[in-house]
Amino acid sequence: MVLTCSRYLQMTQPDLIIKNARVLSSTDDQIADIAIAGEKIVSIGRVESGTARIIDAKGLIATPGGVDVHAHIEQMSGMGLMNADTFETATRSAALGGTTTVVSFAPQTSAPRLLDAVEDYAARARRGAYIDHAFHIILNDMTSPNVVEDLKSLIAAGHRSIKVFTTYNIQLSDRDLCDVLAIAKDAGALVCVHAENDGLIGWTKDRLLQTGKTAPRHHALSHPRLAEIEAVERLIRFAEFFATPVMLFHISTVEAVEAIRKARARGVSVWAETCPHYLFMTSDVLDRPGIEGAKWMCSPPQRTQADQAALWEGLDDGTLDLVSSDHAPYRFDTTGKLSNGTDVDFSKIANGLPGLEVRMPLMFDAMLTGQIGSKSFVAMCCTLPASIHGLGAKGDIQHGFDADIVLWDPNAQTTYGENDLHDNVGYNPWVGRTVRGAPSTVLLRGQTIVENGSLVGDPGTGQWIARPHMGVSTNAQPALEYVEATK
Ligand code: DUC
Ligand code: ZN
Ligand code: ZN
Repeated sequence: MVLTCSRYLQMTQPDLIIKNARVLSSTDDQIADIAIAGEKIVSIGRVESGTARIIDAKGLIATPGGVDVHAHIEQMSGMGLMNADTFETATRSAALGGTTTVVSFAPQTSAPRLLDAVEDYAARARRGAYIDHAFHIILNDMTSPNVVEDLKSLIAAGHRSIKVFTTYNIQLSDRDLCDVLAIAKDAGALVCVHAENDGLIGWTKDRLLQTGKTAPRHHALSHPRLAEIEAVERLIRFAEFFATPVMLFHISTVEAVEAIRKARARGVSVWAETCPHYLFMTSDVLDRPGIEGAKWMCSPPQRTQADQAALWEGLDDGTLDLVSSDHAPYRFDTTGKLSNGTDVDFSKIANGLPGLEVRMPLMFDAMLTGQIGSKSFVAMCCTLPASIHGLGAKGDIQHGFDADIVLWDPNAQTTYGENDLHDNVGYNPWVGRTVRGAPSTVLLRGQTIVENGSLVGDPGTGQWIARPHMGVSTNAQPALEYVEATK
């Protein structure tokens, strides 16, 4: 029996039971049943059927729904180009790839007032999203009217992460970064950073272009690895001074992994993510003839095999916490990558590649091939993204968690084609790659949104998730102590 107390039994009688799956959670890998009542998981183990609907999952693998905490949706590029996906197209592709929660961005630039910018994105997602969602608030101008007041009230209302850049023409000054970190610490928000040194990139890019090195493959060279290393090391020092955590986005180099490892060893609270295109691709993807390599252009760029090895090692020893897609969708046509024509230098081509639909399958395949363990797969793709970003009921198969569950067919095998993703990008950067395992059924809060590999959910059923602030900080305040101790 699931439950013994009869009053409790009435309250939590399951209405859906997934039977005989191999259930992977952050703590277990076992053959079990999962009982679901309403939107929640109420039991994992051996469950009597009663009157509940049954999904027979013998031979299937049940994992938590994917939690992708870094995706660009309906967002303007650095060059002022709207990306290719709406919330509807991005999240249907996410759902079909086994992702049930996404954190995308609400950029300050989308309205004169920060409150309105965030509400604008919330409304877009309310209309279109198939899956649950939240937003990182992108800050690029700390002088705009009411920005501090709006930021504090947004954090209090459940938007508890901020994204800042050190490059891309929307970087904050060091001085403004200090204000953001101080506010985040007081209000309990997490600051996430695109960390690459703008000057090193700008200077290198100009020299490459001046010497006729203009092809997509030169884009990778225009983002020297030292640009990432320098910015990561500096951000760690800022986190240390304010004793407040930072999340370093899309780590791509050996040296950045090592800097994070050392920082953690001396007690700095720094979290870090990497992405499938750094784990599975190297910079030679850009070496196609003509402009073709533009399809794979992103920042930071793909690196070397040695970097890949360091990233896997970083995930293995916990230096890197999680894997996000950094989904940044641009079509390979005049609305996207080729908006400035086909005879252009790399600096005129939008950066980014689609990833929402492939992140989970690529990592699931890495689990089936033994590259990562089953609990690690769950931790880095579901549980840690959720817990680090304040999505408390997401990302695990445990009593009381949201019933966001993917049933994978481990015997399915897919070789990606040119245009088989369900976003609005029109090409698949993973074309030719074979992955084992495919999501056949996806549940979002107990409702089936993907059945036999087909979308059956509705746009607009995804809900915004209010995220509690990180709590009043009780840790050291070195920045304030420094000021106070100064006579
Ligand atoms: N890099 C980013 O940091 N964001 C979007 C696209 C990209 O390539
Ligand atoms: Zn970035
Ligand atoms: Zn990004």
